[in-house]
Amino acid sequence: MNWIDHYFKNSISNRLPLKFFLVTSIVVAIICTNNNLMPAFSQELPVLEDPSLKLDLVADGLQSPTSMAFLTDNSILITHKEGTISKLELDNPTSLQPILELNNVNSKNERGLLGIAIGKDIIGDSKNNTNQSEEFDVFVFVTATGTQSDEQMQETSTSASSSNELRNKVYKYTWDGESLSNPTILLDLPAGPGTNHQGGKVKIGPDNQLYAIVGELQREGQLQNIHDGPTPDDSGVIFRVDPSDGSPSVNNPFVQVGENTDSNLLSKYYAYGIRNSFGMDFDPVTGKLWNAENGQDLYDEINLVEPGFNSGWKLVMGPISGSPTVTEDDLVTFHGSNYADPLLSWEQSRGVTDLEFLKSGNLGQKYQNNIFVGDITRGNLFFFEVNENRNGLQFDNNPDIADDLVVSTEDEISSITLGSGFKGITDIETGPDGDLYILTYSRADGGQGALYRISSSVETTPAS
Ligand SMILES: [Ca+2]
Ligand SMILES: [Ca+2]
Ligand SMILES: [Ca+2]
Repeated sequence: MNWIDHYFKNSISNRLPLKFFLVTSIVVAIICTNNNLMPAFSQELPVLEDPSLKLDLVADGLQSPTSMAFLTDNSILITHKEGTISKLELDNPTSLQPILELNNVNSKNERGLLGIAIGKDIIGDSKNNTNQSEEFDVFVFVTATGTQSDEQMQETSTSASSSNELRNKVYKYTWDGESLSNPTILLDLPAGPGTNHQGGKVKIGPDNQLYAIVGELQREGQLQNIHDGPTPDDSGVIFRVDPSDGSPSVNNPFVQVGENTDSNLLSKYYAYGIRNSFGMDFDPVTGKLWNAENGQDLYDEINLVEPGFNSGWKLVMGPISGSPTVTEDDLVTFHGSNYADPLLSWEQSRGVTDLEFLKSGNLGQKYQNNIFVGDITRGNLFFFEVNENRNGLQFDNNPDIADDLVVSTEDEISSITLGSGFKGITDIETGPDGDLYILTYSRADGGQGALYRISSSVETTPAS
């Protein structure tokens, strides 16, 4: 029993309307006294450690947002895990509207509508002020049965069972300024047996090729460095394919010069041995691919993904020196493959998600072309400076991390933490305006999500 019930139990006028009035009055009084008439249920904003940066809420009430892609200077497409793609105007937090509902989506555990990328350089376009209403391609990654258009299903399906199989699929759609149409399957990939480790990010590289990540799906094949396991089966892989039709890109690392790619099971791969990844991006200076990977209990990773990269799963996670019974000779190799240790590991796995290079000077020189990484379990935002050769991270003033490139202690973790209180981060993107955008998702809160913008808090005088 609480004090209000206790009071009314001993009162002669224990009638509901009066009780309701009294309780409401007390609540209103407390809110007005404490918050100067602030909205009663305003969320607490995440906190940034650097006073030269400020954070704004762009929109909240987003259901299970997994990825985002900017359409124009003022609009963004957002994927929702259960299968909806919606559009949001950045200057209007209530403008969220569904653009497309995908069919037959399976969002169990880590499955679902997971990734989105657009086939043009929105940041470059914004700088050049070109026409933003032309048609372009939009790529999505989704776990689903069947296909996304009935006509196509009739054309391509040879039996009911094949179209009902649960698969991870990368589709290409056409954006015509208002809607998404004309779905074409570019990649048709396994989605099990594991319901976790589906990967799901897609990205267009500076080479105009399509990159997509699928996790290990709890398989134990040669792609997981198990010598006597099944041959390559599209698990634990970063794909690199032609965005027009999903065929192998020219010069893929596991294809020899002049080889017929039809008989090469690895012809569409750029990297393998990946346990799971929720994030990749290209260094805007070198054009090289970096990714973030999740360990089981130990070792999340940041990697520089050279062509032919083998990340080591499932014999190695984190630096290979941390697995005393394993040497590089134990790993499965293919023509063109190479193992490399991560450039940084978190010793205790925390579910790192997206990795983003800030492709602007908006937040000051310190942040330009450097790396932001999010996590899903604690909602922290990490920041790293890339070294001068752009082949590693800079820890000059941080000997405990520089020593072993492993973050272990609370002190080490706080030294790389820029922001906290995001609940769970699913995507990070540089906006066309040059600011940094953070998409969040709270698993504890029924999938409630929000979009934040990080910009400079320093007043600048316009150049004359
Ligand atoms: Ca690795
Ligand atoms: Ca250390
Ligand atoms: Ca991103």
